[in-house]
Amino acid sequence: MTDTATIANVLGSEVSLESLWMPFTANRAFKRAPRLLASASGMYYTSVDGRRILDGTAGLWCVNAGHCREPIVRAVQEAAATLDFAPGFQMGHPYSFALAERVAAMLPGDLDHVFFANSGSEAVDSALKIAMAYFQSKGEPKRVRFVGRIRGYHGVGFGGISVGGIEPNKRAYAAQLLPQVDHLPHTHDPARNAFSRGEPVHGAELADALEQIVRDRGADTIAAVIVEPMAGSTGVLIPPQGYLKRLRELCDRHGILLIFDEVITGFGRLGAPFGADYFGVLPDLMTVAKGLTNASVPMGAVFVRHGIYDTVVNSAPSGIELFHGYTYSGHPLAAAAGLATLELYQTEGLFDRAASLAPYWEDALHSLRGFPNVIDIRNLGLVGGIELEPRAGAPGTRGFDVFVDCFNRGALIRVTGDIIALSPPLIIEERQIDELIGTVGAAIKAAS
Ligand code: PXG
Repeated sequence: MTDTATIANVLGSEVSLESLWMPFTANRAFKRAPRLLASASGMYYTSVDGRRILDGTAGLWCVNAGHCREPIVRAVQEAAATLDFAPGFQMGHPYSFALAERVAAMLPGDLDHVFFANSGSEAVDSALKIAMAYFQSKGEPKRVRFVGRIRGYHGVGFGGISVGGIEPNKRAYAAQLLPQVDHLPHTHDPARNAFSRGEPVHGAELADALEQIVRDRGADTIAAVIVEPMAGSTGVLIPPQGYLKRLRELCDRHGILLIFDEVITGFGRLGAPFGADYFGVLPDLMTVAKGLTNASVPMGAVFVRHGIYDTVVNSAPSGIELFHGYTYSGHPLAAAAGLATLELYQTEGLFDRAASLAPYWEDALHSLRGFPNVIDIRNLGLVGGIELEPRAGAPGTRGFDVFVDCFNRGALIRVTGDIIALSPPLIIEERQIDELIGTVGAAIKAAS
């Protein structure tokens, strides 16, 4: 037993906070002083105590079209009443085929096949398996190694944390991670790039670290490199100019697949459909989740280039070609949500809207330069990162204080350590950008 508070839940009965083991949360501290959201609409949440909270993070980088949008709500309701579930193994249904066709039509280059999962983590594990299956089918079975990047986040599956580069996420599981993984250095270089607007100037050469890995391991042992085009979770690390192009060239030179993890950058976040479009670099595989359904129903996916699908599927003997899949791959409710979401993005022109708001967003963010303890500000599309000087001996506390204070002042932001990450829904208006940045600025001053 604990002294955990109870809350009156939305159904009207008292609910204890004790039973739920919350993800990536300081459970004990949270349950002593909970922050609870009851409903959402458009740009705002409403807290259980009836306060309006401006959403500066699109939930967790995922509600790109804003909350509880009517066409998505309706599509999910209709699907729930029409086809609640259908098996996806040796069976199919129109929703998943329709979403695959629709999303394939908006992908760059010859990315034109879609494998469905239920989260970003599952999408990443699926992509790693597809990369291995591809080289087996192609007659290069020695290519099994993966290359990730320090400060990369690829979800929490064993594959994802192995290629990921966040030490605390790996520490407890280190004894059982994938054994054949190397990491590129991260690209965050505030000494040379602080207060960059858009892509920083310095650091394209950091991609060349792949050459050393190739020399150490042999190109013919490496299946794939996986990176986020823009690293989100570890504090908005924007790729230096030319970095991703260089990585693409090096992968091509050595026959290595390039996987872009676009769980955050996919679906308009940078003011283009995908990071691949924004940077003009075509990956071989792309992982997505979050904005695919506007987060209304969980769904992830791997987008695959034509030749990879062809090689795996057409070179296999008759029967199942890829021994991988989830009960809920292409779930009807998620697929219906995805279809309605893509329609909404298109009819409202939300990716273009993000692009046209980006300069205003950039100026608003950089207006915080000179505020106490602000040591870097960075931005791309509708993403912002504000890095604060950590308190001596107490890293992370300043960032967390700003987060809590913002929530109390009526804005939801995200912090990772002492870095503030902002990523509002793409429907945000200029006056709401002002409101968000005003609140963040006040909280930064209060935490000085
Ligand atoms: N890849 C990337 C690039 C992500 O950002 C995942 C994979 C995993 O997705 P799932 O759906 O399994 O969580 C993510 C998730 C944050 C934050 O605060 C970011 C994520 C999740 C939760 C919090 O930055 N990204």
